[in-house]
Amino acid sequence: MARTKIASFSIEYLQVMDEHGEIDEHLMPQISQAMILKMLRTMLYSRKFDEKMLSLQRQGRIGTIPQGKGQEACSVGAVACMNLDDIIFPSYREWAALIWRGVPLKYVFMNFSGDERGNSADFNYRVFPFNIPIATHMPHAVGVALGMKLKKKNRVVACFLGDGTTSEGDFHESMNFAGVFKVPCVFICQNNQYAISTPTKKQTASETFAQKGIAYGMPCLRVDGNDVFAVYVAVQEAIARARRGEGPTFIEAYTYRLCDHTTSDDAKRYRSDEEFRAWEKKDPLLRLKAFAEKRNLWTKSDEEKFLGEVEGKIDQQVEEFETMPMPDFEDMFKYMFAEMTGPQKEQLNYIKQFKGKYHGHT
Ligand SMILES: Cc1ncc(C[n+]2csc(CCOP(=O)(O)OP(=O)(O)O)c2C)c(N)n1
Repeated sequence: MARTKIASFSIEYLQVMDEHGEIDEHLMPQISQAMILKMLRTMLYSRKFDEKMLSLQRQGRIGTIPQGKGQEACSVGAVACMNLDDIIFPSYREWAALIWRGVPLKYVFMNFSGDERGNSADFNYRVFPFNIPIATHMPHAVGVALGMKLKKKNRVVACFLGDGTTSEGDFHESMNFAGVFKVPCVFICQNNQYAISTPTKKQTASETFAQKGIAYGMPCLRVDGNDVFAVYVAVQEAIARARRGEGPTFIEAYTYRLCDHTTSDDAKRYRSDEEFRAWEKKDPLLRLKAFAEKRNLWTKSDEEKFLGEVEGKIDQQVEEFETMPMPDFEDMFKYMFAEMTGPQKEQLNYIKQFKGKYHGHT
């Protein structure tokens, strides 16, 4: 008989760069200047794209949208250390990852206008479509990772999710499967401290989200999610482990959404001004910019020039989106089942009378 401790755990926290752009040289990963600039440009691009999305939504030119403002370092730090044939399962705020991979952003406009063709971007980008039902992408991510393992492809999957997503059944099933079958999947949980208006303390009784990885037998840690270098280090180590056949990793990136949940939300109703302002100072973009400016890698005029180019690119995507032909009415019914059911055929016949009467995406 015995009463002894049979297991004990601890959770590591990693920050490489503080909110003033100062780094710990010992923790700093080896990254080329070109890569650092690509990270900065992608974060700036993503922020600009966010502004454009909001403006289009306010003008009624696209539907309800989420924004990614404040969480860009989580995406960019992660995708920066992946190979281009590694696979991304984004969350619905992940423009920065899409921009990194070069996915045409008109697909995002389509997605948030109810046009299913938004999910049909060329798979050569290795980016799966957004999933609005939370956690539903996780079993797919784990399945794809298992496929990569079985086919000995040496490719890794990055699966992005939010803190609220950890309460879903799909989350637990996926984590369990990933742990048991040691699939090459890196889970990046962006803990932005709220699931719409639900704060983390009402989401979980765990001290950290990171420790959820322990229950499923995978390495896990918490990083400063507003520090692009910390995310990079953690994901790079996780990817290396996955490629060695050592299975998945769970990373909690501690961050903050510097915007409403979506354009249907008013975050002022559940977050104080004081809290918001404190997090504005920790903005991941300002932090990386401060780092780059101190090292003379980036100047204000570089930024003006870059943002001018980006605006042109985004406007072109808007133009392409707004001038493309509308999808066929039948598409709504065609892909549900191999053959349309009786009620579907009836609905299709009914809707045909409206064909040609509506134009544009809204
Ligand atoms: C299965 C499912 N249930 C409920 C919702 C409604 N919903 C939309 S976003 C959201 C909160 C998600 O929070 P989190 O995972 O932390 O991601 P965040 O939006 O903060 O990035 C909920 C509950 C949904 N989209 N899908």
